[in-house]
Amino acid sequence: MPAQLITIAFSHYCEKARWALDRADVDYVEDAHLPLFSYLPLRRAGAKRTAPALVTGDGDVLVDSTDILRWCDAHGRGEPLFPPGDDEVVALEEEFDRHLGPATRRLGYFFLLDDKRATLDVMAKHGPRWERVLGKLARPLAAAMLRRGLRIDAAGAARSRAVIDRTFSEVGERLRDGRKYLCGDRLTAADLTFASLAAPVLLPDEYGEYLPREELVPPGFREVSETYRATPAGQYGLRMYLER
Ligand SMILES: N[C@@H](CCC(=O)N[C@@H](CS)C(=O)NCC(=O)O)C(=O)O
Repeated sequence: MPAQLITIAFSHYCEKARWALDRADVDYVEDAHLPLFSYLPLRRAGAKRTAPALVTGDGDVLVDSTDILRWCDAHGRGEPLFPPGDDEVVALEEEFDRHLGPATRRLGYFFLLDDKRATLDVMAKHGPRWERVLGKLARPLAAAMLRRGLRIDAAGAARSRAVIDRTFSEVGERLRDGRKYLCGDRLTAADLTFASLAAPVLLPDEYGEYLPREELVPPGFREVSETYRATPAGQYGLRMYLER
């Protein structure tokens, strides 16, 4: 039985899990949903409120993207994402998960939710048809719930930008000696996590399927993204995507 990955299709934490599963050559099917609509399938599977969750072929339920990466190391192919004994990888992965991920999500939603066409374009692409139809009708309510739940407002966006700026500058500093990856000479969980959780602001072409179409990306958002793309950390994140 293939594993089942329950996702909010465009979520960057789900992208992180997809990337690890693809890289480990795991046989899995994705069960994609819209935000909020994901609660029911997650609950049915015995997971928590958040996506992604992985139901393995053996029936185990993993409820966090980091656990999914570790499971890929144990059950998939290729070099481990968490090299044994490498505490630096563990610390960086956790740091990106806790701070960068929520910050890029808030900034992305801040620009997206004000723009009806861009929001609908993201919501219209993945998930069961009934969710997409209902999601369109309930867009103002869903947007209000997301704004409230994730504290998406100008002050929150400014705080998130500060977190992203700080993380990008720390990553840039680390890369100053010319290294290609954050820890050692090959891709680890630290690189994969940085690139996928930075994707909402880097807008890599390879993530394009989950973003609003090029012409619908709100201009303010495009401008912010260009600024991040031009930094050393941004260039490195985009390179990770080219190697994905
Ligand atoms: N620590 C979790 C975070 C995942 C997460 O925040 N997922 C969001 C989507 S980006 C979610 O499902 N949010 C729904 C909610 O919090 O109610 C992980 O790494 O899997």
